[in-house]
This record gives sequence, C-alpha cells and structure tokens, in this order.
Amino acid sequence: VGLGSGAKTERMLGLMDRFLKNDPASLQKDILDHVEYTVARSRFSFDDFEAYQALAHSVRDRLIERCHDTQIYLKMKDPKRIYFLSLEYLMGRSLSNSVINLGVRDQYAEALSQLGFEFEVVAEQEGDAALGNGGLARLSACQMDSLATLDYPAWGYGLRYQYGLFRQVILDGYQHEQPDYWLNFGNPWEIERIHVTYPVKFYGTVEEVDFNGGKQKVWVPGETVEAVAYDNPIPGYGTRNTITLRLWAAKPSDQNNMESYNTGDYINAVVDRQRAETISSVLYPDDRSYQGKELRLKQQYFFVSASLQDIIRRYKDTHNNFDDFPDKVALQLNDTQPSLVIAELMRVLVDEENLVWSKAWDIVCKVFSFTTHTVSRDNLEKVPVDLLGSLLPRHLQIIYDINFKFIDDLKKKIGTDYDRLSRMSVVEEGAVKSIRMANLSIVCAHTVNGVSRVHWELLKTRIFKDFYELWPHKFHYKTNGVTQRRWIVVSNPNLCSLISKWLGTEAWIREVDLLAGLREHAADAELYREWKTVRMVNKMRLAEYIEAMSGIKVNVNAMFDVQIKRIHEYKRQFLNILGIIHRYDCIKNMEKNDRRKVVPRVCIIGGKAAPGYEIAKKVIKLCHAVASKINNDPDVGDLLKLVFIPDYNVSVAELVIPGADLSQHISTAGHEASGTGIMKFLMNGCLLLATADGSTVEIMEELGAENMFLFGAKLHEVPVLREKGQNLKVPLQFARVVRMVRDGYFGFQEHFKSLCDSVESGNDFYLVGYDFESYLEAQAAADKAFVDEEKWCRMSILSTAGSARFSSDRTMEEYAEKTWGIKPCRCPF
Ligand code: Z57
Repeated sequence: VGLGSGAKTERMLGLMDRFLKNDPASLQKDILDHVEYTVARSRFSFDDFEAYQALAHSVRDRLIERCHDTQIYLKMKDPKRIYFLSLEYLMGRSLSNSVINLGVRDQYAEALSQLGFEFEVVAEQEGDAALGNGGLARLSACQMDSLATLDYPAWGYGLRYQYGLFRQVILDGYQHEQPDYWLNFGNPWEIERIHVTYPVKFYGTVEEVDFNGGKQKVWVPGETVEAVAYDNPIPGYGTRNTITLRLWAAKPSDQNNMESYNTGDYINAVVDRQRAETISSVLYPDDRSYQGKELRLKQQYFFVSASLQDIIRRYKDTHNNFDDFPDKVALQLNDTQPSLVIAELMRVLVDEENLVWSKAWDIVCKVFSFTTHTVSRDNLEKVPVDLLGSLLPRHLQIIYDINFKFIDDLKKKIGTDYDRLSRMSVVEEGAVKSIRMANLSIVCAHTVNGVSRVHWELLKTRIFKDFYELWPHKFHYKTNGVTQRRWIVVSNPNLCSLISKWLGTEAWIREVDLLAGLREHAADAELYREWKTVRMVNKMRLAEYIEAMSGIKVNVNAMFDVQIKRIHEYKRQFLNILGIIHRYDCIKNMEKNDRRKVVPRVCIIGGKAAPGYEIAKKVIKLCHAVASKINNDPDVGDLLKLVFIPDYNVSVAELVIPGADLSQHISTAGHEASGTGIMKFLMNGCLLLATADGSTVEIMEELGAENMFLFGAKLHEVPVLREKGQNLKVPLQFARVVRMVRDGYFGFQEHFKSLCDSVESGNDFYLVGYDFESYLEAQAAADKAFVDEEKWCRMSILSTAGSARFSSDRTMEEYAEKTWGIKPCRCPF
C-alpha cells in the first residue's frame, strides 16, 4: 500500500529510522508504560507476572516493527516464497527466544534489574504454547527459527487451537488429562488481524452449470465459517528479518444469515452460530492414529482453505494470471494433514479461475513438496470417502479425477498388474472405502522427502516401494535438525558462553559449522574444568526442580540418565524401566561391600501418553510403582533413584536436557523416522545410549561409534527376528524382571498383566526381550565410562563439537536449494 516504483520505495526506506530504541533506559520506560497502560497496573506496584506481561508487550512492539519492515522489503523484491503448511507447532515460550534473537537480552535484563526484577524469574512466568503433539510439531518450530535466521522469504501457516496439548496430571501414578486453556491469561505474542479474514465453506452439493458453451461443475456449499488470522512474529537471530507464523481461528460468518430471527428462536440461533468456533477449539492429542472424525477433517480443510486464499491473494497483488505461480510460490506439506490443499488448489484453479484441467494440473505438480515423517504403512492417514463426500463433495470428485488420470497413465506404464495398481491407487477399496492421503501427496508432489537417511531407505524399499520404482527421481531425504538458538543459547546460557569463549566468537550461533572448532580443545584440561563446572551447575538446577516437583532429593554426583519423549511402545520406555528393575535387583542381591562399586544413577523419565493409549498409560503407572519401591528402599539409598517428571513439554525439556549426563533413544530399529530429541542432547554434551535407528545412524557416523553407547538388533535383522517369534531366545535376566512385575512385586498385578503379555515371547513385536541383553551391556559400558571422568568429559565435548550437522539451519538450507528453489532475501535496514 502506498508503495510506488521500486526506486521511490528504496529512497523511502533509506530515510526511515528505527522507531524504537534499545538502550536500557528506553527499554525501562517502555516496560513501565506497558505496565501502566497495557497491563493497567500501577507502575509503582506490579508483580513478576505483570512484569512479564509488560516486558512481553515491549518486545512485541519491536517484533511488529521488524515484521513490517521485512514485509515491505519482501513486497518490493517479490522473491519466490516458501509457504510451510503444518497443522502443529510446538513453540513453547517466546520471551527469552525473542529477546535473544533480537539481540536485546542483556539490555532488557539490565532495565529489569534496575526495576528490582530478575530476567530469569520474569521469563519463568510465561506458559508454553503447545499447539502440537511431539517431534513433528517441535520440528516445525525449529524450522521456523532457522528460516527466519537464514533470511528466507517464508510464511508458516497453522491453526490457532484454543486448547493446546492436554496437561498431564499424575494421581496415584496414573495419568490424567486436563485441558490446556492457554489463552486464559492473554497472548502477547500474537497480533490479531481482524481484517485478514476469509470465508471457508463446507457441505452442500455439486451442480452442473452451462459455461462457455460447455458444462462446468460448481460447488454450492451449505455452511460458511470465517477464518481470522493471528500473526505470530518469528524473529531471526542476527538479522532484522522477522517472518510470520499465521494461525487461523474460526469465527461465525455473517454469510450464514440467521433465518430464525422472526421465528422467536433468537437465542438458539445465536448459540448455533457460535458453534463455528469449535473448528479451531482443540488439538487432537493422539499423534499417528487416524479415527476418521469429522471435526478433524474440518480442521484440516479450514486451515488449508484459509491459507490458500491468503497465498493466492498475495500472489495476485503482483500478478494477473497464474503463469508465474510456480516461480513465486512453493508449498510445503508437513506430512499428510495439509494434503487437502492439493484438491483445493485444483478446485480454485479450475472452478474459480477457469483454467483448463491440464493447465491447472501442470501448476499443481510444480508447487507442492511433501515431507513424510512416517515409517509404517499402518500409520498412513486415510479419510473415509463417505465422510469426505459429505463435507467436501467437490473435493472428492477432484480427487477421483486425479486418481482416474493417474491410474490411466500408470496402466500404460506397468500394464495390468492389478495388485500393484490397487496398492498405488489414491482410493482404497476396502470394508471402508477411503482416500489415501499419502498416495495423493506423492502423486501431486514434485519431491517427497524423508527425514533421515535410513528413513529414505525405508521409503524406497518398504512403504513407498511401488512409487519409488515409478518415480525414483521424486524421492529424497533431508535429515532433520534442531535450532541451536533455542537448544543451546536460550536453554543453556552457561554452555553458550563457554563455547563462545573457547571458539573466540559468537558466530557459531548463525554459522553452526564453527562448533567443530571445539574438537581442537578436546584434550585441554582447562576446558575440562570449565565444562564440568557448567554441567554441574545445570545438574544442580535440575535437581532443585526434581525436588520441587516430586520431593525426591537426588545426588548430583550420580549419573543423570534421561528418557523424555512421547510414550509409545516402539520407543520402548518399558525396556528402560525393566533395565532399572534389573539394576535394582542386582543391588539388592549384592554383598554390602560390593555396593560401593555401583555407579550411582538418577533415572529420569518424562512424557505424555495419548489419552486412549492404554498400554502407554500403563507404562507411566509402572514407572511410578517401581519408583516408589526403589526410592523408599534404604538398601539402595543414593545408588539408584527413579523420577517421573510430570507434564513434559518444551520448557521442561529446556531445563532437563542441559542437566542430563546420558540420554536414551532406544526405539526398535526401523521405527523412528528420525528422532530430534537426540540432537538436542547431543548439542548439550550429553552422551547417547541408542539403537541404530533414524538419525542415530548419521550421528554415529559423525561422532564415531566409540563416542556413544550403541546396542540392539539392526534394521535388517528385525524382520528376521520377528519371523522366529516363539523360538526367539531371550535372556534369563529378562524373564526374571518381567516375572517380578507379573508376580506383583511392585503391586498392581492385574493392571500390569497386559503390559507383561505384550513382551512375552511370540508376542514381543518390538523385540524388548531380544534386545535386553545388549541393552544391559550398553548400560554397563556407560557406567564404566562415567567413572573415568576425563574420558567422559572428552566424549561430552566431542558430542557438542559433532552436532553442527544436526542443526535445522543445515536442513533448511538443503530444502531451500534442493526442494523449494528459494533464495535468502535479507532486509537491509
Ligand atoms: C510425529 O511426531 C512424528 C511422526 C509422525 O508420523 C507423527 Br503423526 C508425529 C515424528 C517422528 O516419529 C520422529 O521420528 C521425527 O523425528 C519427527 O516426527 C520429525 O520428523
């Protein structure tokens, strides 16, 4: 708006000054203004939470300024943009991350301290934004940080759930779920755009009308809901670029006229209208189980339709036909949840923009890239045809048309191999006829990315074998990464300073490859001393948290052994607990004198189970049952403690990871597509006890197998071992510890029966029994290494030094160059 020729704009921008000053005195005035006028508390009397609110608003002002400048610049340059579509983002807290990325943390800390507040304490007041479940959702958040920092012209799109992931409350050792009504205390990090709204339509019928001498199909929808944009600024580090994560909220639309006005049923009509808001009300808490629920499908289409209208509106600002669309727009599908956007783009181009099918199809095939995070065919998303047909009748037709043409072409290539044709079809003809969203995505995307190298191998040889053989050029991988800004700079400030001191620069925060420079010092006794001190301080902070949460006092000289992630059978938290039982059993059976040789451990487990996932919930109960036995046994004392950390989320991770000595990533080989938690531990100098699964294989290549504790069946062995079933040999110790649980040694005998059954020979799909022996060996190796402090410290330093490849900066650069075809566009002022 108001921007004329490029030259004029450039002049205008040159004259423009930054409005907001960042010296401590200006910041302090700003904070006080916000206390008085935004928070509406007296500037002479406000508490930590009010200080947080005022501080957040002051930071928000700066974010808004940069958002504007970035958008003005991008509008002028009009580069190709990447639109990242994801139904989930796990952002966690924003305050520390924002002030660090803006480069004003110390100034704010000083301004606050003059007012009598401590920055860390104020930052703790913030709640987590948990609009996602687990790995996939946190990955989106890390990638947004990298896109901003690397100056890419990017937008994120998602849903603004009113209820984030449930809060986990433990009662008597059982998980209970409580709603996370996170917007209760306001959200200073979002900007409500009351004028950025789009109608989203559902239901209705498809009719044929005359058009240009022929027939054209038009959708006559039955219901309209309004999508309102909420913008969440994502500041880059060391750049003025600040990109936007645009989340949609559902509101009633004025296009649904309330016909019952004069029927006297005014109240019910208003209440009915208000129901529109349920679409964006709650996040589904069970990742990877698709239940064919209408509300879920509505969420998906709502988000996709609003995002696409917004993207096309922006494109049309500078273009009057669609010829350049693929040169200006890249659409990234984060798994299959957004894949309805494919049918939606076809519908818009053909039905609304009147392009012929072939032209529209040509465009569609050039803009989409698809990343899959799944390893097993059973987990692929399917939408029942009946459901889709009633909610989105025109989209179902379009999907049928896409499939018809695809199968027709395919027959020409592969002949009448009907088994293969039916496997590859977008439509599954089963008991419940349904649409295979992954097949739809692969057919339409120009690139299909896996999330680690072994994941890519699995895509090619197992889940998408048929498609790989048809289109080998489409299949690639971009190994996941995490952002070192959040996972070192924000969460481990002491380690951050230490790294910068030894590298002689802070440049690694943007150029992560510099971390490898630590290898040079991996034998320096002075670095060892400082490294150990930093780690000890972090452990003490974690120990305080544990005591506050659970009342358990832990010995900070013990090895802190951590497993934090969603509870899943394939992630094998049960294996971890059985290992702990074994350790306990060994201690109990030892001569008193021998106990002195035991390496003390604090075992820490955290994670949420999907509300309907019975076995996972039993694992949580077992953890508590075992903990209460061990932690109260005077024979054991400080040699072994087991702690369950409740309500695991991003902020808990930020506290726990820097304090971990050892972390466990012990999925059965072939089940973890990548794993990203492991990368956060690696960056923080925590040693890894892991199976050769997902990205661990690449971490191993980077670090050397001698610098981690590997165990377990290998990828190619797993199917062979499963074949053996009943005849698979399991070690005696395994039978013994399972028996202890079965026989009620920890109580709740009946309750744990099905859990024990799930690892009984012949039934042990995840090979817990088979892997037990090598698991114990790896644990013993970790004990041995821990006693040798020098060796442990060197391995720790080498872990951080070897983590550069696992930064999301590297991942995003690869996507930008190889998949999206976009270039950085750095705001110069
Ligand atoms: C999810 O968090 C992941 C995969 C899924 O199919 C769904 Br649904 C949710 C995870 C993988 O399990 C991890 O291995 C991976 O690191 C992460 O996605 C990010 O790619």
